[in-house]
Amino acid sequence: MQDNIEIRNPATGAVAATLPSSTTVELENTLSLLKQGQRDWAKVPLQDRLECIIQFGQLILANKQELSEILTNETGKPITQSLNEINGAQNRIEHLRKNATKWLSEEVVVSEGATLENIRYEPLGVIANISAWNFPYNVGFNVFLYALVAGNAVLYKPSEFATLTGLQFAKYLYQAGIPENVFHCIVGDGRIGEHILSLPLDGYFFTGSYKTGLHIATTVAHKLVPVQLELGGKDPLYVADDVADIKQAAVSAAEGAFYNNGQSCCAVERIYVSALIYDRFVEAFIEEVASYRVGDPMDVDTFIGPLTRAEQLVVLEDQVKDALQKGARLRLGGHVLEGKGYYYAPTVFDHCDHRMALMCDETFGPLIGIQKVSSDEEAIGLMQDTAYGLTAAVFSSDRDRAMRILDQMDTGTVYWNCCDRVSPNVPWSGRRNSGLGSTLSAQGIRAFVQPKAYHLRP
Ligand code: TXE
Repeated sequence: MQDNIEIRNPATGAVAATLPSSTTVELENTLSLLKQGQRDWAKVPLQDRLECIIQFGQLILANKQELSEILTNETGKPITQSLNEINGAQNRIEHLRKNATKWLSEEVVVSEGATLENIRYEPLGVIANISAWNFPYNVGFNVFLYALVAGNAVLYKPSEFATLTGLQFAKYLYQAGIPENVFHCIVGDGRIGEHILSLPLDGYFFTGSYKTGLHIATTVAHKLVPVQLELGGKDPLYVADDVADIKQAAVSAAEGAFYNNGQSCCAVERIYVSALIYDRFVEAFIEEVASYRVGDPMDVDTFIGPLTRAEQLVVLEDQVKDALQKGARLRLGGHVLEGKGYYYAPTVFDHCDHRMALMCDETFGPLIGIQKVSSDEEAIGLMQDTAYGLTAAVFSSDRDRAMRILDQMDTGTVYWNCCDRVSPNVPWSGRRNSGLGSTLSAQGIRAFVQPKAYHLRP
């Protein structure tokens, strides 16, 4: 029996497409094709594999208008942000173009004496990429493009909330010269995802929730193959009293919290502000958020569209209710918006503290809590009071002061006077409940290969 998956437009709730879900039999047949395809793909010279990826990038750019509309229709991401994502994800391709040869080529470590010693970097084989909907270009490219360049085949399962975009990736990869038995896009939800876990793959690369990530890591642990998890966070931002421009700090913090409706793994999820500038910061922050245009995601001026998943509205309602009960002050929003679609009003609370769920549990929506602090030490303690470890940010005009705080953060990324930012030049990694392993940078290139040591006596 074959299930269908329904793709809904979050702006209206209407069904935009119905697709047959992949079956377990198809999945098993696909895997044997990928196993064969991978062996040939690994023999293709690195430069030729890279050329395919560069060509893919050009095809994506040439079709970005249509692709951005597909993304907006299935995720509700405002069209300007869909275009930004498509343009921005090209930097992964540029990073590979400049660095793949350096990090994937054979290394001659000892070239003199009786025994020569070299390292070759071999692909892992056929890897699974189980992916997310919030930034399908960014988080997808971080895995499947890097895996393909390194000579792997990829079984790609986009989120059921970004299926149409995932199918477009397959179409343009094939057009760019990637063989059909080297990349395959699976259609379906967590049930087909679960079946992927039972198959003999050579690595599992996941982006999504902590709960599913933990389930995947424990289920496949016995295979002893590489597992990487890119999970969520509860990322703090601290605004120190010496910040150079309070208004500018408020504008940047608000963008970090509300871009893509707060549905970013590294969105600012809680804000701590020095008591000395608290009132001025909060006023500027509210003024900025109140100016956001909420509406039809197809409108180029919209900054806040609908949430991608209707279920998340309940999470937001619960966090709002809890914050109100525990004494937080509602300054903006705080309710579902009337009418069609999964809209939630941009919401700001101040006078928050860590008894409240909105300061401790992942929100993943247009809702933020602000808490007053009286010292750097208090801020440090609160910032570290979390099981997550993705990013942490400090806004201050004093670099030494900011670095002293950032050095104490147990997170994969730290920001000084910026936030909610990813660059292919540096590793993207989460600690503890935020994940395992790194993508991007040299580490992210090497994540898709295994070293083989050669001891050679001529
Ligand atoms: O995630 P899931 P969802 C967080 C965020 C969000 C929540 C839920 O808090 O509200 O996760 O989002 C597949 N075996 N993030 O439901 O369930 C699933 O089909 C194998 C943070 O999208 O983790 C999809 O392809 N696969 C995050 C993928 O896992 C399974 C980005 C992610 O789904 C599976 C997105 C199973 N048993 C959400 N169950 C970030 N890091 O930014 C589901 N899947």
